[in-house]
Amino acid sequence: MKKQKTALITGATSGIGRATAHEFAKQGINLVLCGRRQERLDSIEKALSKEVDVHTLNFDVRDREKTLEAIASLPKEFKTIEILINNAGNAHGLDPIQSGSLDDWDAMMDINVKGLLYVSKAIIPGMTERESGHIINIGSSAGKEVYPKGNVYCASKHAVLAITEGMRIDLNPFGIKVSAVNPGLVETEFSEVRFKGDSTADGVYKGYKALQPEDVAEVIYFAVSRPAHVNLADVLMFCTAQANSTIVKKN
Ligand code: NDP
Ligand code: 8X3
Repeated sequence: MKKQKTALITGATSGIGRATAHEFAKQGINLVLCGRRQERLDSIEKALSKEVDVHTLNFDVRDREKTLEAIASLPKEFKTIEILINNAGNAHGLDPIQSGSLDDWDAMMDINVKGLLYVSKAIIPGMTERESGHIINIGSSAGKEVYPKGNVYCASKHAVLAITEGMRIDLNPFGIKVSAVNPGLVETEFSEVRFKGDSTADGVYKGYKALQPEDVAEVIYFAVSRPAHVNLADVLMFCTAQANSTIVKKN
């Protein structure tokens, strides 16, 4: 029987990460699911462990020591991570640069950029040693195009793309695939977090059909299921109603 691979997914408690966990379980990929909300990790583990082996890790990607410790603590059966989905992240606020909040800026740079680096730092040595693996970084259309008031979130996602390209170059001698999947508007808890739960979030996905997290999860699975010689280096995906970061056809 073909050996099942193991994937580690950050931000698996919600949205794109959770949908990817479900898609991977359907496809027989064992899972290490990461996030901070333990009750959600527990319920996803309960649902998916009927299909595949599941282990959960609770840590905040901003905490360098905890991130490295959590990944080092993986039991033997889950230690060989063949697929890393660097997905944890959010926008915090939508403000012009002159009135943006320092706390929001710290959160975005610390989570979306430094957190992704900490997790990668813990996983890459195993991949280089085995000379195989696939890292998929979840960027954004915001990593390709800056939009009004998007300033620091866009910067964090431009950084994710630069890191992706850097990883692809440096890990090339080891045969490791590195990809970026960059969605436009996806209907998740993203806007609730961005607007700190206020009612502005309610309107973001109204009047058109945004991408659903499952749409993105299918593309992520498509990327990881290509033959060994094929790497989807960079995917930009929008819902049909979205033309770019600022043009969305609404009813
Ligand atoms: P959600 O808010 O639904 O999910 C975000 C996930 O990230 C949660 O599982 C959350 O888990 C985790 N997370 C957030 N902060 C931390 C932290 N400090 N430490 C550990 N985990 C954290 O949003 P999405 O699913 O939409 O977002 C996932 C990724 O997709 C992000 O990188 C986002 O930038 C990107 N993206 C989203 C788009 C959209 O329109 N929705 C479009 C393009 C890209 P927990 O709170 O349990 O820790
Ligand atoms: C999320 C998409 O347009 O809100 O990365 O920045 S957008």
